[in-house]
Amino acid sequence: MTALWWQTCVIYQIYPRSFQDTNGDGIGDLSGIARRLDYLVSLGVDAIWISPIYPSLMVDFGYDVADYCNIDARFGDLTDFDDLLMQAHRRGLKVLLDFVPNHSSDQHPWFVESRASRHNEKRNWYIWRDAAADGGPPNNWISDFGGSAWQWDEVTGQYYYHAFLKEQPDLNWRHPAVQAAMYDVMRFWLDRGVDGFRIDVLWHMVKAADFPDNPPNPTYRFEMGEMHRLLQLHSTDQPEVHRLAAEMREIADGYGARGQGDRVLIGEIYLPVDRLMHYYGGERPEMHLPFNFQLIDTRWDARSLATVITNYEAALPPGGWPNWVLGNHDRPRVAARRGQAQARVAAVLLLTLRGTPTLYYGDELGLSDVMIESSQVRDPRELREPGLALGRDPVRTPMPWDDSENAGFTNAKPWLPLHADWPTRNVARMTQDTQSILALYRRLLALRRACPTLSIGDFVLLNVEDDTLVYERRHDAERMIVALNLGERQHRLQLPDWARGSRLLLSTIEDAALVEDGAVLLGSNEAVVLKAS
Ligand code: ISL
Ligand code: CA
Repeated sequence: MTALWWQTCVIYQIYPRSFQDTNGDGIGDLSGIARRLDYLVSLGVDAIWISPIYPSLMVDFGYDVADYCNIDARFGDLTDFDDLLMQAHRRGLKVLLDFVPNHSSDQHPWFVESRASRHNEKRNWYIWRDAAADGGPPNNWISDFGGSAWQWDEVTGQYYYHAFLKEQPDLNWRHPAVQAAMYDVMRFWLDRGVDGFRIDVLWHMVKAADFPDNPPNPTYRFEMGEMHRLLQLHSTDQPEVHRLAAEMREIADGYGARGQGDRVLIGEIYLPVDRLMHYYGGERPEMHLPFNFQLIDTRWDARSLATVITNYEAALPPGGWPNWVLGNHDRPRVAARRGQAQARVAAVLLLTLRGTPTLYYGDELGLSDVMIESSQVRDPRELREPGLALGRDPVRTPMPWDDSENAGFTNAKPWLPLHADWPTRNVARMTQDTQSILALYRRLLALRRACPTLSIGDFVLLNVEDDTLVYERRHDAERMIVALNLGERQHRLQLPDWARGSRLLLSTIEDAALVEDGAVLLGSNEAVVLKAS
């Protein structure tokens, strides 16, 4: 096979508010990202995905878009964007934007018009319904951020639907004019040269036409958050979404001198694997990469991981390319979930599985979640259902660059506090330390770049025993072995005959494993990569 760039690349997610501030307002900006491009090159990633940078009221920190074709002044302007894109491309880095098609801001001119009167030309661009007989909302649907998903509008006497905040009304994607307008938005950025999009909540875009009540979720517990009281059977994952996804793909495929394969679409989809697979497309292709979030949610033991990996590999449709994610701006960080020692093992796993990995900024430093005092909470998710640990501020804190004031992130007060460990856990310091997790990430990324086997080779599960998981990656004549120790105890692992005489290429710990007599002595919390032939 001839691998395409989005199949062999490693994607790095940037949360722009927290990467690098350059104008002293405590908020990261586009010039800040440009200033740090050399860091990303030296780290060894190939593409960046930047969370939303469009004009926004920032009620949901950019996921409430007030203008799809511009840049929020807090981040810069279109000239800064073009400059960033040029500088990234000059360094061989691809740039992906976050496309937020499901909903706009309630301050978007389209919604301002839509809510002005029942007869407005844009009325049907959003989802308006009459009240139920008792005057209450049209059905029982719950917002992902808690509370009814319907907001009463006094002026026109109807409810509108919002899957997230009331400041984020859902667009009506059944309306052809909405489709056309949003496809133009994609073209606007593709024409500017962006290399693709991560598409926000793709599976939410179409709702059942007759808006039936959602059924109760039998496994709901209060701590899960109110949205989980119901199963989102009718409000998400409707069959009609697939035509839209295919049309988006057709637009992306129409770009680039190299034609098909030049621009990439990644769908944000939280669904069980069997449902997720539909988003690769059927007759017509859809997403290049429907995000696979299973490493975030799975139990962290050898057997669960092996099951997740083999079931996912087996479920892929013909030609469907795998991908793996360890963390993002919505979910607890891997270091917080698994601890520092296993964060290193997780790094090896992420970067030695078949398919495209996405790395969340700061995870390469082992950055952990930051406790946010209640007076400093910014995330509406936390403010609406406080105390359930659903808030996302803890995982969106500033990138620690060095041990100067405010970790080199800003010369003002950062919009969210830094993690207390920033004086030592920062890029400058960890670059000097060959045993740091940052150094490990650099070695892993370099190894992956040097050995296509690690990105595109076949995956073969070799052994699952106690706390250890061993697999092979194979491409042409090259065979590599990855062995992970998910626990504290040492293990002696017998290698298969063909792997006798394997060489150790990389280990997560200082006293690296011994390979002798056809066996590996795997230390506590150690992961290794071996080359057999
Ligand atoms: O809200 C959730 C659970 O708390 C998720 O099920 C949610 O659907 C998912 O996190 C969607 O996230 C995306 O869309 C949101 C935005 O706030 C997130 O930051 C974004 O990643 C609305 O645009
Ligand atoms: Ca700034």
